[in-house]
Amino acid sequence: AEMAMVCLTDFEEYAKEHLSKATWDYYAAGADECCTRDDNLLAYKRIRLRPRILRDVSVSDTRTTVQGTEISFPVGIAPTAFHCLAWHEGEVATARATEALNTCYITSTYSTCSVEEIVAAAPNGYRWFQLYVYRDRKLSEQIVHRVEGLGYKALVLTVDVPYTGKRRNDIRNQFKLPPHLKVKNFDGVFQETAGPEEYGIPANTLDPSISWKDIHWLQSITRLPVIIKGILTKEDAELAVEHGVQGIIVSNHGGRQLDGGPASIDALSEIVDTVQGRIEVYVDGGIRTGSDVLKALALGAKCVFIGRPAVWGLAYKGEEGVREVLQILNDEFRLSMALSGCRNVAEINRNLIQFSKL
Ligand code: HOC
Repeated sequence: AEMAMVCLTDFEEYAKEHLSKATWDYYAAGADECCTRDDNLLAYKRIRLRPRILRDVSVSDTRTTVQGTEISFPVGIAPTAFHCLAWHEGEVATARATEALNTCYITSTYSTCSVEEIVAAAPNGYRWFQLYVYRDRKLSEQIVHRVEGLGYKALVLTVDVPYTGKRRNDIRNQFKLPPHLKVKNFDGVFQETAGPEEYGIPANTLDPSISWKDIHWLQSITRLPVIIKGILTKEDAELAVEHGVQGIIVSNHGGRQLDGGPASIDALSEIVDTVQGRIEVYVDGGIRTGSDVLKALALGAKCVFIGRPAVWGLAYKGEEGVREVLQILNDEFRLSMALSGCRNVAEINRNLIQFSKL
């Protein structure tokens, strides 16, 4: 009999059983001892809520906006690489699922479908593009112009990968993208580059010398809003605002980069306090239930993003699996809202958090 999927960890179990060991290890990876990866989840479990009662929750509305665009609920898909490893249609399936659920899909630079294929598969989807800065700025510039032309609505600059974190199992497995899959957005560019590789793509292509001045460079070549992903401190949040970015994703890259950094939900408050509503703040890492979403919003996130759970959904049933993951989170979030006395996302605020227990 088919397994009934009740919660996100059911998809995790399925993915672990059905993906190849190397693929599973790649997605599951954290850096070094995986302290930060694991704390991303544990930190949510430490937070306690202060539910309000008798507030007529017979009708509830989970809609919100990000960068001025309405989405059906405050959960989007974080960028993760190589979706064709999890499901043969790859990012095309992810794009269709997010279009169907009317939420935001941040497409990874390291997609195994091209941005053109993704847009063609889900022409009405709301999408942002995750970007790296390459030593060869022309590479970054070309992809920026491409995604702008395709109707992507924001650029999400990932700033926490001057070098790739040390993920032990990937080293042991000598993990690399299998030859039948390609980083399609750089077809004909990367493939022709000889030299050392990392994950089957040319190594040393990302520029470890990037600094705040590159934010201005990026703004000078695009009309799209720039969102910085990978901020964990109030100091950097202030610099981000000063540099005129339109959003911050509080993120530790799923614990795959610096091990020992804070859980992203633990870093959120100081950033929200610093930003004081000047730009939108989002968070990713460790969201597994609807009450996690509620907690993140109560602490000031405008929206959350899920990475690994979307990949597990893909591994389960492609588009349908990602839809199920999103639908379960939507249902759980709606229920948690109602059980805490919130009828819409505007009613979710810090009073919901029991700070004495933190
Ligand atoms: C060649 C560099 O986001 C991950 C990716 C990191 C990509 C860096 C690849 O696996 O976390």
